[in-house]
Amino acid sequence: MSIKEVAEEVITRYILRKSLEDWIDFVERDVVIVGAGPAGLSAAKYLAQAGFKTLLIERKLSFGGGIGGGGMLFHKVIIESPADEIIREIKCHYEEVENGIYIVDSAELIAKLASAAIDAGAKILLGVTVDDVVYRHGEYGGQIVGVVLQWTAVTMSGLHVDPLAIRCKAVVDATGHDAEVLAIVSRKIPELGLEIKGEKSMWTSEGERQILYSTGMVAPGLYVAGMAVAALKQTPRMGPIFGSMLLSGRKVAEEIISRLRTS
Ligand code: 48F
Repeated sequence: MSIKEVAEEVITRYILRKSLEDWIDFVERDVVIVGAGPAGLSAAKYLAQAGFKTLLIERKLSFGGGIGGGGMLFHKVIIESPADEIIREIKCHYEEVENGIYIVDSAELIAKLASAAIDAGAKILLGVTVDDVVYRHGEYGGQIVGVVLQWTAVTMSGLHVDPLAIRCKAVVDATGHDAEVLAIVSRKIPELGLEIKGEKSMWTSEGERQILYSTGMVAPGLYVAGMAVAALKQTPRMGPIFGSMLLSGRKVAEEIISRLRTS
């Protein structure tokens, strides 16, 4: 078997051309989700499935967020009903260990969630950090209308490099425990009245319930899902149980779908 010869400049040309074609399309999106953990991936799947141009931006070079760490690095996580509907939809293997309590392998959950989001049409950018939002205010109050992007490698280097911004109709903070987008908005746009109090100590079931309850829009154009909700609403942390993360992603997607369809 002879392996095809590929010249270096051919590789470079196609990578640049095809990446820039995609980026030009990314400049205006329906929805930008920040953070490719369980909540962000789940939201991306449902938004893309409903036909919305969805971009998921992840700071690291891999997706999955906290799923990969399992429970104290043991490679399993718990899912509780009714989130088993979602793991069945994405065809993730599971074992029902007690009535309504399921256990899955963390690596498979990451792979199947990401694959479901990508197959539905969501685009995922790795190695990019959202470091600000785009904001407009006028007679009828303020609105988040986009996000500001920087290569994570540049952010880590400490070099002063001006970022680029993209426009969208909805931004979802799915950045996990630090609620990074909300924290930026709280600091830079105080008139929106967001205060990040930080999550409370562990109380698993109460945390799961409250995250789901408070998932949704927090300011015009800005939504929150996953553990970022706990940071905003000061609700308890939960540990390696992921039902509410998946359901929170689905809930935020449903809210955005309904708002964008009626606007
Ligand atoms: O932390 P993460 O998994 O958030 P989540 O989807 O799920 C939380 C659970 O993993 C777990 C838990 C469940 O009971 O407690 O912790 O709410 O995923 C957040 C992702 O966002 C990325 C980060 O690298 C991670 O992959 N991220 C954070 N800040 C930014 C970001 C940012 N400014 N720009 C881009 N990505």
